[in-house]
Amino acid sequence: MSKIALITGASAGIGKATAERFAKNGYDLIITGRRRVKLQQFAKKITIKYAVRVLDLTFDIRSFKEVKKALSSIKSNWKPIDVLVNNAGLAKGFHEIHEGIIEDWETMIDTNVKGLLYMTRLITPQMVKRKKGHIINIASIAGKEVYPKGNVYCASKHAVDALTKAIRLDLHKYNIRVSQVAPGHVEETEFAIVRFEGDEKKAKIYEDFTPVNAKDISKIVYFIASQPKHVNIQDVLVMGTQQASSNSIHRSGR
Ligand code: NDP
Ligand code: 8X3
Repeated sequence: MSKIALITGASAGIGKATAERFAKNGYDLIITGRRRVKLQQFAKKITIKYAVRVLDLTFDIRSFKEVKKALSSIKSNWKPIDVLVNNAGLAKGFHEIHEGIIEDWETMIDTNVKGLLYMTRLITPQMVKRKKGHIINIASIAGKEVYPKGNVYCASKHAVDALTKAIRLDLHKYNIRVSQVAPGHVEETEFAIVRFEGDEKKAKIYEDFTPVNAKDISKIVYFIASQPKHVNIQDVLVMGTQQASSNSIHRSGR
């Protein structure tokens, strides 16, 4: 029987590329996001292309009620879940703290921290029971260092970094692997356009250097998942060659 990976935020960017990578390697997939049509079209494409089963679940990860309802609807032939990729997340706004928008703060904390916790809380009991499973969190360089105007997004990703370590401490005795990938800037995603509320001019942050892209990250996520079962890659910090830290980017052209 094929292994099953559940990937949150698979309607775009890193989650979508990761879902495709797992499908290419024979995994059946449960993919989630809020945009039903995008998820359904993508599910159809990969089902045909890779001859794997794909279940798409539409819900807002910020609502525990919605997460619980969606996960409860998963039939027994879609269990157990071998790999959970906690990817759904976003940055909203880019303001100094005294001008921050409260609604944006709540969106980031509810999505990046509480959403990851809801998924983890609901999926891990079956992993603990089986003494098997792998959780891979998509963290960020913003969870390792802070940068001006990054305040709440950075705090939310520092929380992800802390949770990756804390969840591993709790679950390693049940033979569950807990890993994270912490990228710098990643293109082929909607990240910048979401952060800058659709302002395409402001979202042009990748034009004068070559960052890593969503496919690069998907390869790393799959590499982590495909190690022998006694190997757990705990943390991968990854950036484009021209990026050394959040704000040290050699913008000398692509
Ligand atoms: P995208 O905007 O391309 O993708 C984000 C995904 O998250 C979408 O599928 C979106 O689906 C989903 N999502 C967002 N909010 C919710 C919600 N409330 N409920 C359910 N799903 C949600 O961005 P990326 O691919 O770049 O982001 C993926 C992860 O990578 C995030 O955690 C981000 O913080 C992290 N990251 C990104 C970097 C970058 O530079 N791009 C760098 C480092 C980390 P939908 O809109 O359909 O709900
Ligand atoms: C996304 C990378 O540097 O924009 O997490 O915070 S950054």
